[in-house]
Amino acid sequence: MNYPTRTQVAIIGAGPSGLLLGALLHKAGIDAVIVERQSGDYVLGRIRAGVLEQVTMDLMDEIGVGARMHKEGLVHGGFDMLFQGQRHRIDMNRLTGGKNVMVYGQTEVTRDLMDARKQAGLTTIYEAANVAIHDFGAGKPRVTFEKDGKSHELQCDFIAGCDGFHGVCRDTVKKSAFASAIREYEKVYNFGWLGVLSDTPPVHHELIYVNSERGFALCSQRSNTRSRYYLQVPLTDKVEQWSDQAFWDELKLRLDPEAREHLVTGPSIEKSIAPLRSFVTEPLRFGRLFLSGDAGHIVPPTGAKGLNLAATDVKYLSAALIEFYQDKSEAGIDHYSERCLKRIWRAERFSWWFTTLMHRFPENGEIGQKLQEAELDYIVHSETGARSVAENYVGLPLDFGT
Ligand code: FAS
Ligand code: PHB
Repeated sequence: MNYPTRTQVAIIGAGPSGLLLGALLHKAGIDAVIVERQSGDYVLGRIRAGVLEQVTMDLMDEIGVGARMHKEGLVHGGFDMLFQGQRHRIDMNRLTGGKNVMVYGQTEVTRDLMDARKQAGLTTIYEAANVAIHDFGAGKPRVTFEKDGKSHELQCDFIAGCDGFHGVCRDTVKKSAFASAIREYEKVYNFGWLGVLSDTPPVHHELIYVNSERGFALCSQRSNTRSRYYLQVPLTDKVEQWSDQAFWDELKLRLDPEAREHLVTGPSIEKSIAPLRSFVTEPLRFGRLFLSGDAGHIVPPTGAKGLNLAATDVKYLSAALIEFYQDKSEAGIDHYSERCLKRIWRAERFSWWFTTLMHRFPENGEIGQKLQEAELDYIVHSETGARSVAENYVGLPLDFGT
């Protein structure tokens, strides 16, 4: 099989960032090749995010892949916060003047983007081994990789690092002439999220965020017949330790009587433990290399921001690259990092704050617990407090920070 040796933008990674960027560039007539180390099925098999902000929904529509999302996605105008045995609904729609979120799994977003890319006859090189990036500081960046037992080179004008937290791009920057320019900010939480996906009807028509004395839990969903649940577990836990029955028993202990009564349990079709961290790289541009999505930042999933931040990163990057090619201006690419980071830090703050509010931190002692209870009480009994949660959860407008 012959692979392209030249393109305008080489995209590393075929997750939501890479696929969305590829679609936005294609719409503007800019050639981009995606190089992905896993198979397409492997990428689809990763169970990740579940909630889309309006900005992400709009981007799906902009590139013409929103039909199934609107048909199968679930529009949510609020969610419940459960603590001390009481449920309190955050009415996002009322508190934000009509904004909602869409419950539509990342797997489905990725599938829609993959199908559209294939239909357009665009090149995605899956199962590429030993992907490496070179000469991105000067004007002749290139990507090398191995495929079908041969070495390949892809010359390009720009490289988009959409290769996630464990990717090669940020790591290469740290070993390059840019090593002194890159800063990393990180906070690691001392617990993880044990997640279960099951073909069972959701326990409630909206999400329930739980802060119980046994720990955090989240009742989410993918459709009216498929549910997604999470439990806060110690980082030392291994998923093999958790039988399905043990998971359901623990979840019930963290729920209120009504939810316990309505919970339908069943076999897990996916079960995994994800670590939680807050992480930001500054800057996000190194010569002709740009970092987008998880390659540049990670949020604890409590605020449902990860996928949505990736979407706005690549919207900003695509606009900058379009400006470069169409207007011969470098203003957009010069401003890319600053524009993304304003939004990223806002999402990092909310995701960190909501994580500290909804999880148990025994190390904070009794007063830590009392202070958390006081903050929860304030949030659900103050219009201002509840609006603060609602406006952050539905997300910032696309033109934020311009
Ligand atoms: P991704 O990690 O999705 O994609 C990066 C792609 O690059 C992958 O396909 C990878 O195979 C590829 N790649 C890596 N190294 C490469 C190399 N050297 N060469 C070529 N390709 C390479 N967000 C939420 O909002 N809610 C959640 O509940 C949630 N849960 C999550 C659970 C887990 C375990 C993880 C890891 C993340 C979770 N996230 C969640 C965040 C997640 O949804 C990300 O924000 C989203 O996947 C970001 O998309 P990308 O930036 O495309 O990164
Ligand atoms: C999910 O459905 O996977 C999900 C929803 C909301 C979150 C995190 C994950 O905050």
